[in-house]
Amino acid sequence: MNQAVLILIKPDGLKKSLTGNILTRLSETKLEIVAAKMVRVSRQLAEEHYKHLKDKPFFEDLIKYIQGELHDRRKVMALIYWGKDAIRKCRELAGATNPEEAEATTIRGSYGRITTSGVYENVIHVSSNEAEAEREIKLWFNPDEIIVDLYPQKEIVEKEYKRKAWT
Ligand code: DAT
Ligand code: MG
Repeated sequence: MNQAVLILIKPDGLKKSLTGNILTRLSETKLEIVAAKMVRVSRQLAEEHYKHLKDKPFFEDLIKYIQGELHDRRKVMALIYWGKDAIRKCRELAGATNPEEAEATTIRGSYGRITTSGVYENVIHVSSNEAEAEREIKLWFNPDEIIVDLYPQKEIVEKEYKRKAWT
């Protein structure tokens, strides 16, 4: 069954120059990339993305981490992979949430670490199931940034919509 999955290359992955390595590893899945962009993560986006962890003691560190405050890299790379069993394939390659428990050959096992203050710097995010993937993709992307029609959409006309244009 074809699925979409949100992948984030987190600020530690970018700072460690791992983008190429991670994309090469993910290409083993033979899935299709249907969207990709660099994102400066607002506090609001970070909190919404991780809202299921709001009550955890590490929530505040997690928000700082995904916003890039721990790595002086205020950006993440967001991608959508699409194809057969996309979630399982990408999560297998990513490895366990705790990078010390992740198998050595996985992306998190190869490149992740736990800091002395207990932050799991695990390099990438991968949606955990179809419902989460849909919620996350709708949070991170607009329909016109994705080259296939993943979910039902509508056309709206926005009046007095302010946007930047080239001078
Ligand atoms: P995953 O990213 O594997 O889907 P998750 O959704 O449960 O895992 O958690 C989101 C992130 O929160 C995870 O990538 C790292 C962090 N995290 C989870 N459990 C943690 C813990 N016990 N201590 C520190 N950070 C944790
Ligand atoms: Mg998760």
